[in-house]
Amino acid sequence: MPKNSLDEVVRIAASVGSPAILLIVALSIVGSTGLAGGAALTAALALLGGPGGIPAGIMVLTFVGGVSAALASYGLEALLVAIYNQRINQSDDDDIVDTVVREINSNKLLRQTQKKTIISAVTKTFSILLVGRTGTGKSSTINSLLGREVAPVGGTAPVTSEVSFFDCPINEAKIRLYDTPGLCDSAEMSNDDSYLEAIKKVLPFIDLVLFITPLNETRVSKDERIALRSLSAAIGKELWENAIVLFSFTCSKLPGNSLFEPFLGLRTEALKEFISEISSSKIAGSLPFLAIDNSAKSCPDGCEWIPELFTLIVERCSASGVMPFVEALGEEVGSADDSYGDYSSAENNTNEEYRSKRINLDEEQQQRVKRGVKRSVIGGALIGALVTVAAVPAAPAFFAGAVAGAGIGFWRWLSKR
Ligand SMILES: Nc1nc2c(ncn2[C@@H]2O[C@H](COP(=O)(O)OP(=O)(O)OP(=O)(O)O)[C@@H](O)[C@H]2O)c(=O)[nH]1
Ligand SMILES: [Mg+2]
Repeated sequence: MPKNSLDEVVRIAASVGSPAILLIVALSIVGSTGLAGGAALTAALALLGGPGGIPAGIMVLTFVGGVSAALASYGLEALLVAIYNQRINQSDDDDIVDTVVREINSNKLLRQTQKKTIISAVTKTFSILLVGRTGTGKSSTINSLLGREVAPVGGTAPVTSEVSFFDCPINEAKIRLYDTPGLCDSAEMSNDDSYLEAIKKVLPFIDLVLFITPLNETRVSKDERIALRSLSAAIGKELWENAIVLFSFTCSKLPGNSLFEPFLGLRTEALKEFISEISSSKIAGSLPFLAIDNSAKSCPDGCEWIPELFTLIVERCSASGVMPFVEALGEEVGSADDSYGDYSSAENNTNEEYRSKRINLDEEQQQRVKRGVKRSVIGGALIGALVTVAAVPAAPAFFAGAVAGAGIGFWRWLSKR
């Protein structure tokens, strides 16, 4: 649809506020249930206070036309995200984000999954649940992934029945880390119903679960077994769908001087077998296992692990988490081919263009990331919007600074590949 009419829909809806949003949701429901124009107009007029005169009628008609086209091009979630973002951007109220989140939550016409998608995109929050024994490298892994010292390393976490979290603002987005102190360190905590209840409560907000266990051990420890079993029972398969298993300390000496690759194979098989026992063989079979080491860029087999972890996260995290994650780290992602950049033609190598990025993806990882981004509802719309971005140098107000921010740059970079 033409960019101007889309901007117009977003502008009007953002200034009218909740009645216009209700109207859009109603129109989307009417559209998806196959009831055409007449019903849509009735709904529109009813929601806007009835047919109050010809000018109002014409305005509503124009608006409804714009909304229908926008819904067809971008989908309901992306359209609402753009409208809410516009409202947040033009408001001086410090609590505007909370107000908007409350409004989204109280919208009875939206499904729970739609609410989650819209809220993560509007608050730009990506939530990670960290699971693993103390000292296995949970904090260090987050710091390595984010390229910043955000999580305190080496501190022993207190054993409490709270599921604590802390926020790390990165670029325009926010990474929220939920730690589960004590879960894998004490059978008492893993079997404590109130503790599991507390974890269950935060689960709807979790975009990614990282289970971290050191490679340099011979077996799945008893504490880990108890913790994983209770977590799986309490939370069910959702836990695993967005999960990644990480083996840390892979550059450390392995038991019995074992070689890295065969030992990794054995540990992976053992853990997979246990996970299939407590969940299902299908879940265990599709679960990714990755070798990492927070003291090194590469594992003993020479594989750089941060680009692979970035790619796996885009593939495995919840669909609503993709954009906030890409928005947080997108600017730091480059391609492995750019690593050597064209220094000869640069005046000096302070020019960002000629620098290798912190996370360099190879060809295959780029393709996987592309597919992962498309999987998100907002990502689908983003691809549509970026076709326009490529043709018009000034980015449309719809997405610039709205859904994507840094993500747009990232996506443009990816699309060139
Ligand atoms: N060699 C090596 N050291 C690591 C690795 N990961 C973490 N460490 C070190 O292990 C210690 C513990 O790491 P943390 O990241 O604090 O572990 P944690 O799991 O967050 O620990 P708690 O917060 O106490 O539960 C620190 O001294 C880290 O530097 C790794 O992969 N390899
Ligand atoms: Mg820690």
